[in-house]
Amino acid sequence: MADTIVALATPAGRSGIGVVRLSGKESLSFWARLCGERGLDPEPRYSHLKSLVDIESGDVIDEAIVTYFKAPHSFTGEDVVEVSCHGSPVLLRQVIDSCLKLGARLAEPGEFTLRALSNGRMDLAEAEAIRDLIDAQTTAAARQAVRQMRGEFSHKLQPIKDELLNSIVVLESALEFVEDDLPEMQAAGLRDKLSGIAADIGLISSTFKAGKLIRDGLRVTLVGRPNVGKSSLFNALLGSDRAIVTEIPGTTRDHIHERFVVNDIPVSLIDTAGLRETDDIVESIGVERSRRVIADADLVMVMIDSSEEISEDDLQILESVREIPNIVVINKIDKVETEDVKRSIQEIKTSSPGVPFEFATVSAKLGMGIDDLKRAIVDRFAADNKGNSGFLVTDARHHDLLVRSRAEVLSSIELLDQKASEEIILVGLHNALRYLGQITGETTTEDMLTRIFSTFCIGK
Ligand SMILES: Nc1nc2c(ncn2[C@@H]2O[C@H](COP(=O)(O)OP(=O)(O)OP(=O)(O)O)[C@@H](O)[C@H]2O)c(=O)[nH]1
Ligand SMILES: [Mg+2]
Repeated sequence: MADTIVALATPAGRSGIGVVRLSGKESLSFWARLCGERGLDPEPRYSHLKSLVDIESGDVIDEAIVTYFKAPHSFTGEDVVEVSCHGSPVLLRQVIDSCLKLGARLAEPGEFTLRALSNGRMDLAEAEAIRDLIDAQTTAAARQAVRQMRGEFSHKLQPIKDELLNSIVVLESALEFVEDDLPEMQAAGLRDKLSGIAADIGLISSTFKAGKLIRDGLRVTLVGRPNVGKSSLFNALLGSDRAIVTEIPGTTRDHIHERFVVNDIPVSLIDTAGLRETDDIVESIGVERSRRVIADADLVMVMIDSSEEISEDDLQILESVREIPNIVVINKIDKVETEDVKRSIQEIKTSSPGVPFEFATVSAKLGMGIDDLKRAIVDRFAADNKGNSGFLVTDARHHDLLVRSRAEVLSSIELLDQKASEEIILVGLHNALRYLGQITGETTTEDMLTRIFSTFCIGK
């Protein structure tokens, strides 16, 4: 068993209870010391009410519920002790410090889960799902993470890996026992099998578009001339007075960023500095930043003030987003007649012929048209999201490996058709199998693991 690690498993800050978790061979003896006892032989997986003491003075510092999980029947597969103290930051700090003094080491991010992985308690895809569950922004994302955590992804991959391995065996034995090429019959059978494998991988990886949407959501950026009402809309969409709104053009300087959820899709919304040529240094930095966040957006909302004439600035902004998915939001409709709104829309259409702009009309100030706009934001993306009661690939790493694996299988099929030698065909199939193995962790290198686990939180 490795050295003993300790971490706060609950968030830092005041709370009803706070859980300190220990894993490693000294967990039990550290617990005994924390309770001021010489030795302990607690019933595993039962809650024990214990007094915790200051390890130096012996003063009682809290009453806590302590649970012992004996190796290998624990989350990490090692001896684990979980101490549920009262959630006082000062107290929790003291308990952790005591563990450190006794010889424990502070856990690295994800180290408990990494140990669970090393001890065969779960595979890599399942471990990553725990991180995704903790990080989930919506119930839909949480549900997908739980499915993956319970092994659904790994189970889906297993028959594909078995089939790949079978194909490899066929080719390897042809290599060993036969002088000539693969017999026609056998080659045709192998080809069918490989096509089936490529199709199966393709089917799983095609769920990523929807999976990414559910997990990462959309980045939406609000742009427009100064004073058109961007910050007002930002606040209306969030349902809170987050951004400063004034009648002075150039109010927003630095962009601000908040999240909301529409139809289970997390939307990350950015309000930007109004775009215009300016001599003000602070404002011009803001304008420069706005241009940069436009480039990163999945969707840009260009805001137009219907109570003013469409200006050269408006047209320039519209021009700059024509290649990016966008919605043109016509604002301040409370101030004008319906005819004026129509005229603004017509003018934009005429000035940018052939550009399929989508329009929304709102009054950010009065909250008119906000729900329709929310729907419009997610609708075009949600089209990819229909019928997703099934399992979805949500992680870019997994998707990338699936795509690579499929490409290897396809190139092996091509080589088979060209009657290439078995050795050459085999290279692609071995690669394909290795990529799939990197999803579940059998063939993942130490570097990759370090990188993956650095995205976990401490105490997990
Ligand atoms: N009548 C009316 N006024 C609005 C509407 N939306 C915004 N305004 C007003 O327009 C002014 C500018 O609003 P902001 O939301 O600060 O505009 P902005 O685009 O963020 O401006 P900058 O940050 O300077 O680029 C404020 O006085 C708002 O109250 C609307 O729908 N109707
Ligand atoms: Mg603003």
